[in-house]
Amino acid sequence: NNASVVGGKSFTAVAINCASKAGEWIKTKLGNYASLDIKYSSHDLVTEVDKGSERLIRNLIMTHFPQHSFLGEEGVEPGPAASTQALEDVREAEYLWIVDPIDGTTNFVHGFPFFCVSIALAHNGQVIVGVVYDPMKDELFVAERGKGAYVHGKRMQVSGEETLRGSLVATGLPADHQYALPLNLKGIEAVAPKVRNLRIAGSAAMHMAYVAAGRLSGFWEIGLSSWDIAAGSLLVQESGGVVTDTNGNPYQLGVRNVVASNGLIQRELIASLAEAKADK
Ligand code: 2AM
Ligand code: CA
Ligand code: CA
Ligand code: CA
Repeated sequence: NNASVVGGKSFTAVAINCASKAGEWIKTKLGNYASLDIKYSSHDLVTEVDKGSERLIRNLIMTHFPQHSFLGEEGVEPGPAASTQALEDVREAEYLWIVDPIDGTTNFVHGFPFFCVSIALAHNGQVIVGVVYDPMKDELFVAERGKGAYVHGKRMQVSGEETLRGSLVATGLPADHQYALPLNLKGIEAVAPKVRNLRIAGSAAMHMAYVAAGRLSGFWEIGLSSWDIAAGSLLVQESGGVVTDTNGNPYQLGVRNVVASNGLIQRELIASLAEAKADK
């Protein structure tokens, strides 16, 4: 595909290069960084490492593709209104890179080894490349639209589990304690008794990569931003899974309340959230 290659560098190759360079650098900073800022509350953290990772990725992307648009978490004011507006401002772009320089910052800060770099490229609003890199396990998840998704070069396939009863499912505890947290606590109350077990590991992008890899059968979370989900959505879709919002509408860049699964448990998961009125 000619459109995906500029100056001999494919979009995917640049995304992989960015994610692994940033990831390796982040790893050297674990337990070894200077400043920690509180963004909104003690539940919402940012470090110099988040900012440095985003700068590194942005510079590399802009060197290769100066005409492309860029949306990164650390370039946007905190809060849901600002992240919605930031996406609105660029979503008409032909090529848009959507970057979370560290997904799972709280884990990074505490030395809990479950965080990643998440990089997506959207073409006219549709994600065409998704890369998630976990530097701690050196796991690289890569998806290209229409070409499948891979971890360590091995094709991924979602789980074949057909019931919630037999499913390992993940969710998140939102930092927004006003609106999203109470809503998702209702969801957890509804879903937890129905599944084999629930995981809340603190990185939406990693949870989605794990759905793609068949390690989780499903994942949902309330109140996310485009950079949390964009790369993971393509990983899941290209592994045979399904990504929607909590009402069952197909994934698009603006989705904040996301449900991703192997497809087989999607309806049951959405219905459980709706029953608990944890879907909007
Ligand atoms: P982050 O680490 O990049 O901030 C965990 O439940 C998920 O929620 C992570 O993907 C995390 O991304 C995201 N998250 C953390 N703080 C958030 C906030 N204040 N608003 C929205 N999402 C947040
Ligand atoms: Ca953050
Ligand atoms: Ca994030
Ligand atoms: Ca982040």
